[in-house]
Amino acid sequence: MATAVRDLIDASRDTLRAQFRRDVLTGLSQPRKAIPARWFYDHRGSELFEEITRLPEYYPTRTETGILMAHATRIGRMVGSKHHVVVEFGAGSATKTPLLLDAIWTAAYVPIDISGEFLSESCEALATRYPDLPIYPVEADFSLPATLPAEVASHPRLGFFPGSTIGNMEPMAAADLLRSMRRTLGAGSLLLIGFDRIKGEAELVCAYDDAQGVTAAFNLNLAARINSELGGTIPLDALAHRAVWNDERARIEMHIAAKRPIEFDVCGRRFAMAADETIHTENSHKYDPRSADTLLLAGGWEPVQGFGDADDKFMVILARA
Ligand code: AVI
Repeated sequence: MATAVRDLIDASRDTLRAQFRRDVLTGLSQPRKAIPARWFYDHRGSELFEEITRLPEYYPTRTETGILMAHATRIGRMVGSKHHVVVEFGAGSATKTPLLLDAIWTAAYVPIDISGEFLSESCEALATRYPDLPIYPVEADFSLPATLPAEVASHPRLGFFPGSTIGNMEPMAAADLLRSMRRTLGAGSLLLIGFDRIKGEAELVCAYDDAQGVTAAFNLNLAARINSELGGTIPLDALAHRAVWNDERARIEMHIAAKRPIEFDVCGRRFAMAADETIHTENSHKYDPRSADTLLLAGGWEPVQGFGDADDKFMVILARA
């Protein structure tokens, strides 16, 4: 690899490490400890998330996949016959991407993801499946406006944001993200986005606290990551996973709870947790069709068409900027 490219990659890794450090130290210093969910996704976290998507309790992935399969032809017809650049936000393993790439005329594929290592693995798989498709991976935080590669400048864009990741943001931040996507993609672009729907508490809690403990491992991996990357001394055996439904805010919350009083260091700073005190690590907001449309409009996107499943568990919405 050329030295200049390696320097660029090192610089972006350093920036990410500095942001992680800042978010953890700030989050642990608050009266109610909280760390943003984006930091779940190191290599191990991304692997665990992939495992979650295959769990019997975790219905969103298979339901959304079913919706995309059932409505692929209609989606293709609505996007039209122009070749679009597909820009996937937070591409991860990009498992649903072929469902879209097979349904529309695609000029190029631009996956944006914070985990560069995971990104290159998934790009390799897609390159094997689509040898003629130009792929331009971008290693970046997709919540910030990104500059798309110059090679794709002349084509219309279709943003793809599956998985209900929008639900991991507070509604205000979600609207900001949608506006940022609009800036990245440009006026007139399309967006295909997944929303998880509001449903019964028991089903929701099970989806985030599975019997095999994979979601627990995913949540607690954040503490392990703090220890390994920030010189932390958090006693991992003193922590427990917790998933609760917050009805007022229509969201599942994940927390890391201390089973006993603990003290630990991170980056040379001392922190303490009382027994039962928690670190709030994730929100997963659930929507109904009306609240999803309202959010899209607030973010600068006009809903065009919604697609759903027979049990009203999940919805995919096509919107235009
Ligand atoms: C990525 N995101 C949409 C997942 C969700 O359902 O909120 C993350 C997740 N957290 C625990 N399980 C899955």
